[in-house]
Amino acid sequence: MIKKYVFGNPIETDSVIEKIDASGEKLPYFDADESKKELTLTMDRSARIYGLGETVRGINKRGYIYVSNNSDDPFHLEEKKSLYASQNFFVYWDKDLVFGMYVDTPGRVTFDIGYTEINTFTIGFDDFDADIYVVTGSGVTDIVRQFRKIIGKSYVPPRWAFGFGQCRWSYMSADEVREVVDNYDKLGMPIDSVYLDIDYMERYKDFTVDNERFPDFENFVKEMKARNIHLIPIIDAGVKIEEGYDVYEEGVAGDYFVKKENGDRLVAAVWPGKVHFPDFLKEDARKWFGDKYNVLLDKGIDGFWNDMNEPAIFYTEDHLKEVFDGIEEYKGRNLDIRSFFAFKDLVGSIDNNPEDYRRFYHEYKGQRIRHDKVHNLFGYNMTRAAGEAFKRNSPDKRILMFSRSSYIGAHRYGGIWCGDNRSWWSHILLNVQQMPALSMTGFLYSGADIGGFSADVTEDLLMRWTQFGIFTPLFRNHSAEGTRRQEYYRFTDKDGLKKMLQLRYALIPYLYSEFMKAVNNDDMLFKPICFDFPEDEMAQDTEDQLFVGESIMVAPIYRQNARGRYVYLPETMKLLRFRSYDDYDTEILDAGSHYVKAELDEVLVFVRKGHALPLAKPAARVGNIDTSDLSYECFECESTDYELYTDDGISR
Ligand code: MIG
Repeated sequence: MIKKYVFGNPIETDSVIEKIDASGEKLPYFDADESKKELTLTMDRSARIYGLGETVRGINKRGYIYVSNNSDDPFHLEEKKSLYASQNFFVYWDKDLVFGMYVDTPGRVTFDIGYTEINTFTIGFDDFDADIYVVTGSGVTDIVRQFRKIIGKSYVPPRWAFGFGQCRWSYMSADEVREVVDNYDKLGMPIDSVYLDIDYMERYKDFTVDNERFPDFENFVKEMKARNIHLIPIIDAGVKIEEGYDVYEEGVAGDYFVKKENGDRLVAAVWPGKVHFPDFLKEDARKWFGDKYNVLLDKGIDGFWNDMNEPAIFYTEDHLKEVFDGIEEYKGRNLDIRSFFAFKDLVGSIDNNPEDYRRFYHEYKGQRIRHDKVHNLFGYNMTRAAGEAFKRNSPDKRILMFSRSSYIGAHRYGGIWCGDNRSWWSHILLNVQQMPALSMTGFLYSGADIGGFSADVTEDLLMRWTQFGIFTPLFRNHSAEGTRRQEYYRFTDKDGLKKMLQLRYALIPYLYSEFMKAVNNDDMLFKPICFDFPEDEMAQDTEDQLFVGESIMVAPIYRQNARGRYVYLPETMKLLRFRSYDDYDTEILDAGSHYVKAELDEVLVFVRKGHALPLAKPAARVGNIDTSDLSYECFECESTDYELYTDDGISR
């Protein structure tokens, strides 16, 4: 059952699509303190908290403080409170009580889950205006399902988007892209897409293509299409201010850009230099921007990624002026240490400065609202602009879309990737721990940058990370400018890496089937193991293993030089130790803890009792996988017991 409780005058977010009347009752479980703008609950010692989507730290969120405040922050450290997303749904679960709660409000929300006081869960608001949904049910899975039902079905990408995608910031020319594809094809490593980062554009202008580096783009797209390769360009939130640039001029003429209090358009700076931000919260601006994707769709493009949409701001013109004025005051002065640090802060805090998010306004549902009040809706509505346009302009065919910033609701229009992680072992685990929380909040088509975005990768890290990445719907290797090149063909054990890519392709019928079932039934694709074994205390403490779909459990290796790991089995399972899709050993393991060996080129998969795992023969492209020719690894079950979902993979 779901009940809605209304505090103050909430700004509608359109994240819940089912009409639920406000309950006249008092909010259960939490005490509301209007003057402190807080809700508090005393947590039972046994309580665990799950959800909150894309955040740092473990699967059980107890013991830290998380702030919903979409942020472009490339350091995903344990101490961070905010990443790129606000997904304010969680489940509270103790020995006597389980309930879900969705805190629907577009401004800043603080989830202090035993941080300030170890047993107190406090939800704090900047503005105490929120729709709060309380979900009760027979258990955690049921609660999540009910919640998912009111927020609408998750986005479905084309099936080819389950193939491998290679990315780099940036492939600088058509020739460089050709070289990437050639290398993959030469070695027989499967691949379906290559991503274009900001340098494909002419001076970072959205919906343009640099003619020198990508001459005759339309033909290039055709050439790639003939090889069954999809090119996926990036779209940034800011529109370059430049006379004669049609997107800029249309935006000005149509009054589509965000404005300051005095009515002037906000001037910010991001990659293109000075930009205006489209007011994605305004319906006509959304329609206009969404239709702009046609410029590239018309050239044969069929997928995009939306970036910098928190929005990331390097500086605003106004703030920069204040900083320069501020610096003047320090000039010639004998700086004592305090003033020196103040001076340093002045300069060091220019980008993504909180002040800047209070400098501009949106026209949202007929109201003028200051940005910070609706900050967490910005990326969501950029993705919505695209998603709504794709539905209008490509009514029959699915288009790939995922975003960096998000809010619940955006899951209907696209997936997300988890932003600028690093080539760190701890970030493999972070990837593992983020996936179930994303599943809970409906962001099913998601994944992280495999191999790590920043910092220099090592071959063993890439191998181990890939061994988890092959299970995530979005499976993309991406790395930052200036870091060590990370394409699979550059490393020593090409054969071993190729076998992992092939294993991914062998798993695609299963992954796609489980993905679609999760969409259609409002289920989770990734589940902490205790969700299916709620009474099992070991399962409750296991945070580095996941169920992926109904048939398998994965136990990734995320420690350097480890040649195995402890795995906890909540019940008897069948271990498959894969070296490749057709080279693996199997063993039945009893419930309990086991040290399971896995050499660097081996990946561990556990088939659950009464379930079957279909495996295909891999192919160079997703489109060439023969879904009618599957073998099944079954554990106390028949292949015919497995319900395989298939479709044409492209129609809506
Ligand atoms: O300021 O487009 O998260 O994936 O490669 C960096 C360049 C901007 C951030 C994205 C990353 C992308 C990068 N972008």
